[in-house]
Amino acid sequence: MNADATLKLRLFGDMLRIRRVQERIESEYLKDQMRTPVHLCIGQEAVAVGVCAALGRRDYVSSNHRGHGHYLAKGGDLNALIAELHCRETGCSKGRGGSMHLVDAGVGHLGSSSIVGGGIPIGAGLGLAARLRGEPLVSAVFFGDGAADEGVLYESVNFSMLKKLPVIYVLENNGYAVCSQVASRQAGDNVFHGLGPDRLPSAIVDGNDVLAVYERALAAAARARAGLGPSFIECRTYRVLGHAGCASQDSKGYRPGEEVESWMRKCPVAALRDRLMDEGVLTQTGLAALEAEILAAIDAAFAFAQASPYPEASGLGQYLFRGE
Ligand SMILES: Cc1ncc(C[n+]2csc(CCOP(=O)(O)OP(=O)(O)O)c2C)c(N)n1
Ligand SMILES: [Mg+2]
Repeated sequence: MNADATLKLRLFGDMLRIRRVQERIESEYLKDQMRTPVHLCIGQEAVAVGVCAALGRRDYVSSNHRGHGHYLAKGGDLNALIAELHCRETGCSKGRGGSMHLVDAGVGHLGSSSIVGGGIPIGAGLGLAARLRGEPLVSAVFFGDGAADEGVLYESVNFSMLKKLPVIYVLENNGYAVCSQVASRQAGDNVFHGLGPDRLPSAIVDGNDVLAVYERALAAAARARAGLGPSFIECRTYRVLGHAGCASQDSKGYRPGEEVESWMRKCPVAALRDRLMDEGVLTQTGLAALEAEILAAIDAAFAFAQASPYPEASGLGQYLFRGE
């Protein structure tokens, strides 16, 4: 198999795994074993996977509340994710963080934040840290259109441009912040698209096309590593489920049903699956094997989580400060 086919299969496998993990979380959510709010990223898998595929293992990621896909795409441990959702000691944040506070420092995932916009300056700071240490690392920051309403984005991008920091700003524009449509909050396209390629390369890409996202992220990472500074990538996508929780908990009436259906037809996972089938890269047997492998890993992760201990009550104050 050539390199191109291998890459596409890997991107597909990563997206499919994120999709199946989300679906399982969604279907188990009402059992109330996972005592955490969850913000699922079904429909948005191509953004996480396309960007992370352009990064190396040690490159950094800073993420947000809708962060399961970012965490898994960056190589975060699945067992530790599911254990974290079950608030267990074996979770990636030792059961203290829940769904919105994921971290796997071993693969450069330096955390997600429940504070909208909170991960943006952290991502800029990671770029600054790489620069000060002389490490050839890149920092990718994922944030939503709601976070792009906030001043901290403008401060962080400005600082990154000024210092030519190796940061990739990834705006995941899914059209909504909770129930509020982006057009009701922002006056046209984001102002960072107007600065020009020398000051801040920027692009609006189809966020449901993983290859388009990957190509852009690759160019942004190369520019960052060359010391030329940050880039801005807006990925237009859609969250197919509600803002938080499982499907039955979605509030109704803030978006038309036809809108949801039309985006479901643009499913990033199905699009790449069909393309790979047409190209003969993926067969029905290959797909079935991949599905079985993913299912087994998810089953194992839930079993691992549910067999894991809760943190001791006496440990409630642990890990609040560095060095503990
Ligand atoms: C500073 C802050 N304000 C408000 C909230 C409540 N809140 C949680 S998610 C969210 C919407 C975020 O929208 P967006 O950034 O577009 O991300 P999406 O949920 O669409 O992925 C809001 C307002 C919060 N967590 N933090
Ligand atoms: Mg949004």
